[in-house]
Amino acid sequence: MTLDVAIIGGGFAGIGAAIRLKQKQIHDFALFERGTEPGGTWRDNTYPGAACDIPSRLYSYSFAPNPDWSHTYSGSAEILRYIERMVDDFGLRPFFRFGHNVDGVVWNEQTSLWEITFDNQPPVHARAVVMASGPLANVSFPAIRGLETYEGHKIHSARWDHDYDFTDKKVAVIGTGASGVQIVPELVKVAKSVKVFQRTPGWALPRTNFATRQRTKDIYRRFPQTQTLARQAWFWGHESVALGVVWNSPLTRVVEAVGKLHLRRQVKDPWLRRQLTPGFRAGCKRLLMTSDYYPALQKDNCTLVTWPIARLAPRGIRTVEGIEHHADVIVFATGFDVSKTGTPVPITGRGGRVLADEWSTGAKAYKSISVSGYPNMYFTFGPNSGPGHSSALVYMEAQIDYLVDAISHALAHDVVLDVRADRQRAYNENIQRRLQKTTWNSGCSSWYLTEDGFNATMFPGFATQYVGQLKSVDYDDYTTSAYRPSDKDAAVTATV
Ligand code: N01
Repeated sequence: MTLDVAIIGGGFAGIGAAIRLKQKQIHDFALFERGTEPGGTWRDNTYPGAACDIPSRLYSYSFAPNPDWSHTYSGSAEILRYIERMVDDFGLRPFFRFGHNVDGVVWNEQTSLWEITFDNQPPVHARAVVMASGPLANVSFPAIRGLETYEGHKIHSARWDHDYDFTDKKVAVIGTGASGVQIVPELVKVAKSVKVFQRTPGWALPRTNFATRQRTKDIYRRFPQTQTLARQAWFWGHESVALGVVWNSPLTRVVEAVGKLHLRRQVKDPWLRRQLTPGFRAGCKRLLMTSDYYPALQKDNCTLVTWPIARLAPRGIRTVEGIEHHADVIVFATGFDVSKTGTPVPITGRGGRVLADEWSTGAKAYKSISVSGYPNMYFTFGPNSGPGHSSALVYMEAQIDYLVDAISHALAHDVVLDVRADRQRAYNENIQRRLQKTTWNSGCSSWYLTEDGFNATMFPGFATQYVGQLKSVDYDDYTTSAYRPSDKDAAVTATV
């Protein structure tokens, strides 16, 4: 099979790209998804309490507004319903190829086509590829000694076992990041006991979640401009927060003051407060937006354990001071295996170059989207595209519009676009220079950084700047060569 466009990944980014391609009258594409349903991270993250900490009106596509969001911040089930509705409303089901697990993507210079191979399906060829597999697709179990010796039940936050009944169980939770602080308040409601194993306390800010009244939904539906205005208001509110969250600036102290006040108001016990006080600049790790985590920790059946974990034992978790904490189940809220230097799947570009090798000292791309030597390939959530203060979907929408423009140009003019190495280099030198002044590079460890401290994850600026740089494709930044075969199928036959 030869396609105009192969989209790899059927989550938010892949679906957004598919919608925009269809709207540009490009219909010869397919979405390759290893799962059996669309939804990506929101299909996978169904743990109790799973929700988005960005307001829904901003955490949605502007081209698919939803007047019916039930709350300011939506839960994962509602977000998944929104995604599924987009799939149906925009007629995307026929474009999905489920159960396709990509194991390689290789450029063929003779045919000017990408060959996509799967571990379980025949290969596919495509003129353009959209890598939309997402950075948080693979779960990470920590490298703790004795992991395999534990005889109780193990559950990862991103692969929740809904058949397991937590009622009256002794539960241990490892990890206190964005997932952990959402799970703990739910578990304390049902479990006999919950022990929360914290390695590093994070900065938490209050989050107030209001139900949206039916009248407001009706107004949004009847007057869509009001919804656009509400989105704009959230957008600019978040932009103003960037001054303290993205840059390590005097305003970062203001964010920290809000965090300390939140802690002081919710935690009266000075020792517990001390245990929960972060030792790094706010924003360096992802901010935790929660108003129910600290109260949950103080429930009678909950204990915070701050002694480092020494190892897992058959019946529980042993901490370094020698205590063994028995647990019927361990919840691993320990995050994801993020390919900070590698690529989501092996990718081979022009002249046999291997992207994983080129990225071994840190992933780099041009405007996070294109990589020199990998023509007609576009990344969503590529290197240095992460927002620290705003909605990932605002960034994603800008990426999608850019790559759809570039792809439709390449298809219409029968060309192959490859970003120029010098433009990519200059772009990255600038990004890395600007990152030095950000909170993420201010001296904590996080999934944003490689072990060497290289930041290939975050964009050092306002969302306005990120979106602005993707407003239009500057074709001077790309080399253009002819797409040789006029008949795609003939091209493939010629290489067989
Ligand atoms: O994972 P994390 P997450 N021993 O990597 C701890 C998105 N998200 O799933 O900080 C003990 O942030 C680790 O400790 P430390 C969002 O982008 C979004 O919570 O490394 N502890 C940390 O506490 C987020 O950034 C939403 O010292 C160990 C935790 O595990 C991303 O997902 C909601 C350990 C991992 O935290 C990941 O969040 C949820 C060990 N060996 C998630 N290894 C929204 O609302 C790790 N830890 C949009």
